[in-house]
Amino acid sequence: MPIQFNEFYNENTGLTIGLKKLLFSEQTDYQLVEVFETDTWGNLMTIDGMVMLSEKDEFVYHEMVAHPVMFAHPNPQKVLIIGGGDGGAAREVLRHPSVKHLDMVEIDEAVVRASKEFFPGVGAWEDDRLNVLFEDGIAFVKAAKAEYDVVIIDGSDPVGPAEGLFEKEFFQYCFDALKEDGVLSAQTESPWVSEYHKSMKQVFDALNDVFTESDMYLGFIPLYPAGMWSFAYASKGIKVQSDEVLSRVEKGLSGFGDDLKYYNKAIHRGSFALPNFVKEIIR
Ligand code: SPD
Repeated sequence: MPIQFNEFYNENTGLTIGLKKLLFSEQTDYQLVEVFETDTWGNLMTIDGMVMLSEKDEFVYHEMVAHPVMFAHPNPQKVLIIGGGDGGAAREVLRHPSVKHLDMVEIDEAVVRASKEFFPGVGAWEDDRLNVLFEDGIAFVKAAKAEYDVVIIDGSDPVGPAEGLFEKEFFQYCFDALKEDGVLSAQTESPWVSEYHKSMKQVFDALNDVFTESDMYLGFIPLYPAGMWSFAYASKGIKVQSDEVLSRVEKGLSGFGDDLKYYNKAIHRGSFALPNFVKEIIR
């Protein structure tokens, strides 16, 4: 009998991954963090039984949570990541040469420890622009005032410690933490999981109320529910699809575009095109 990991997201419908062995398992004060060696996806990290990343497909999520928003800002120097303990989003942010300082605020140090040991290619831990803090991200962002050019929310699903990352109050704190030309991105779940539609709508309603611009965009991540994943973009005025941003994408990618495996200028443009059933969720 093969050993398998199963994540069910609709009654008995879900994802099955063949496993070789369990590498790490720790019930922390916040959640159950586990790492498995799989048959085809490299190492896999789960939190409370939900897939966070695999070595094989993590590039999609991390490139997409970082680059659209990083290129939207004309000169991102100071960046904040809430969550992101595996280090993948930080790695992508740090590809941008304008970045001078990146605060990554992860509530659970076990996620960073597990990532450093079992996902050695994911985090850019040696980059001295990176400052890792083990704190509650909501309290941290609440205390920050007009400090950051970019805020990225790379939390887990809206159950347990990440629930507050889907609430309006939190997005108001993010708005206040951003400088006047600040931009934000956030992960906002799979449009195919109806249990999360309420949280998705809540996020986009909040962004509409709090920010000047807000948009949803999509990426395709095989090990996340149904393979389709949504993200939010928000800003105090910068339109993510403007000619100015697109020409920044082109210029920036001439520097490090060959190192990316998913994001490019056409993806930047196309990922903001939404199917009707997805628009309906946040209407
Ligand atoms: N159900 C998957 C939710 C994943 C959101 N964050 C993933 C962390 C990767 N840095």
